[in-house]
Amino acid sequence: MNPETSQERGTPVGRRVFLGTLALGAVGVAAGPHLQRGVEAFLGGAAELDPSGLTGLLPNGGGFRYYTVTSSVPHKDEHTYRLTVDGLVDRPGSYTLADLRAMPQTRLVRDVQCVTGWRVPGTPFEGVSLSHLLDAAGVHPSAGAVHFTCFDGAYTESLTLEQARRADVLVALRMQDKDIGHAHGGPVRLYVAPMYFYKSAKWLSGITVTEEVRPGYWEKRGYDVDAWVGRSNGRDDEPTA
Ligand SMILES: Nc1nc2c(c(=O)[nH]1)N[C@H]1C(S)=C(S)[C@@H](COP(=O)(O)O)O[C@H]1N2
Ligand SMILES: [Mo]
Repeated sequence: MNPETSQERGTPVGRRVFLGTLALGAVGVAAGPHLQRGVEAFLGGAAELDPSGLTGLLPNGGGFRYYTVTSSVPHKDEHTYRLTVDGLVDRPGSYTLADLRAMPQTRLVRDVQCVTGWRVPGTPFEGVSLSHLLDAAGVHPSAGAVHFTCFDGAYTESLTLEQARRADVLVALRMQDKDIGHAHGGPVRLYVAPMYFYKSAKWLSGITVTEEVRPGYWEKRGYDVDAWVGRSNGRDDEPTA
């Protein structure tokens, strides 16, 4: 059973979801980006009722679906965004967007694969490699894992330290060669290229180095903690990396 879609079981939401998608499309096209908060409020509620992401197919979303587990998410910008790094490290830190942009940037182009089945091929992501941030913080020898928190106040994720140090794991500032917008988890989201997209926590606000893996939001609800594309969650998708 796939927890992201489990609420569909026995719940006759199909027609409501369909009408909601139409309404959203109309609002999005007619009103443009200045009404985005209104669209988000609408979508946020709908996305909660429909964790499959069906309602979240954004107009011009390029195949991506909008996901959130909360009904609204605060907006963060140049002035208000901070990424904290703490836990089992010698040098805890708090980074602004400017700090992150001043670090070496890595660009990766891979397929995005959601565990519910949708895939977006050849998507560029760009940002600071997580291993660079971990090295800057000085990870203690007793550490074994990294835990991620989000400024939506609810979503969490984790990686083993070995996974976190891979070259294809980024603290991403850009997606599709644009700054990451709010709907896609901007200004900063995690990007774990070789794993199902639920590992790529949106609205990233905290990186805590821990002794052991703490299962994340969806993992407490049944998803595999080790989420390799094609080798987990009972799926056989073609690997993305
Ligand atoms: N904070 C947060 N991050 C999240 C999620 C979420 O609900 N909240 N959903 C995950 C899932 S299941 C997917 S498929 C992707 C969706 O990213 P997108 O909204 O940019 O398409 O974000 C992942 N990261
Ligand atoms: Mo997902």
